[in-house]
Amino acid sequence: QIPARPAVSLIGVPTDVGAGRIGARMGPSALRVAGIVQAMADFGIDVRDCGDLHGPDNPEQPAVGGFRHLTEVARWNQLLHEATLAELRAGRLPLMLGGDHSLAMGSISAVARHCRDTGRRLRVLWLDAHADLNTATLTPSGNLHGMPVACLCGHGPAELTGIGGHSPALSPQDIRQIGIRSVDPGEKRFVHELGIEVFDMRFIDENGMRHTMAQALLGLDERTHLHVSLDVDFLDPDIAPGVGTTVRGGPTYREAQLCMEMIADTGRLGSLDVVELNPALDVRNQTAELAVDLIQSLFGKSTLMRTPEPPRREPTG
Ligand code: B3U
Ligand code: MN
Ligand code: MN
Repeated sequence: QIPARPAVSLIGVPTDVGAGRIGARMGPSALRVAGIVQAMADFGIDVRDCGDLHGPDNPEQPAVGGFRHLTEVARWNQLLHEATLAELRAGRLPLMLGGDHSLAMGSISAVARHCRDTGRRLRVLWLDAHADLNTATLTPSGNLHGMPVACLCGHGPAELTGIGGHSPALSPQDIRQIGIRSVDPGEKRFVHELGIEVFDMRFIDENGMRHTMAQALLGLDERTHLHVSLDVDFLDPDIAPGVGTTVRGGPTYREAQLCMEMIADTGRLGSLDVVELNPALDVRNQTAELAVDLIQSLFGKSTLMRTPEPPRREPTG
């Protein structure tokens, strides 16, 4: 059975104020150049490009009190929260074109708010090499793209935890982290303390992507809104070099495709972040093209190509 395809709204979030190096601000352009609009329209998705949000420039300043660019990150996220909420309320599926991963504070806080307003359950799949659970005291860098999960769970400055007026936006139980392979020492303790379910690369190596995704998707029902936060550094750097913080040993092309296909099969995808693409570090836009390829699978490309099962004949005699 082919799941219904929702109308999609692209929201460009050209910022790198939360990242350790500049360049992710060009992510939305690279994804458009890689043909994201046409790729979705090609198999019948109603897709609208809302253009880019306009937030503060990157001041490129050092950390203050454990955070770099706190004011700027908060501003971008207020803007994104409102934009995401507007698309959700219009019944559309918001697709965030990042931008660094700090933008998940704005997008996911809006998704969580919409779920509360409409009596839906939320499940967040966090596909990333990193746990992004740092706080001002745990962070080695002060970069806020390493802190969105902590802030969404209520651990962070009020400017960030209070976006959308409800803190915490998320419960650790709503989150499944997949592909994790680089966690700072203090962050590791905090992951265990909060009890977040983590399917790290060791788990994927031992159990395979199929079993991993089956576990991560357990318990979804027709009331579940599934949010996917795809940090492109989730992917192995051999296939995705265009990211700020590469970590070797990530999912292969086939593993990543299967991951997307299994999410598509649930028919519950309600919103998506595509973040941390840094075109300045890419090779001929290949990472952006790969991201577009994976997004097609996430929206059910392979499901469309699958032929319906022939009717079963009862054996006679
Ligand atoms: N955990 C490190 C590195 C990092 C997190 N997210 C990314 N890099 N992309 C930190 O700075 O918090
Ligand atoms: Mn990452
Ligand atoms: Mn991340």
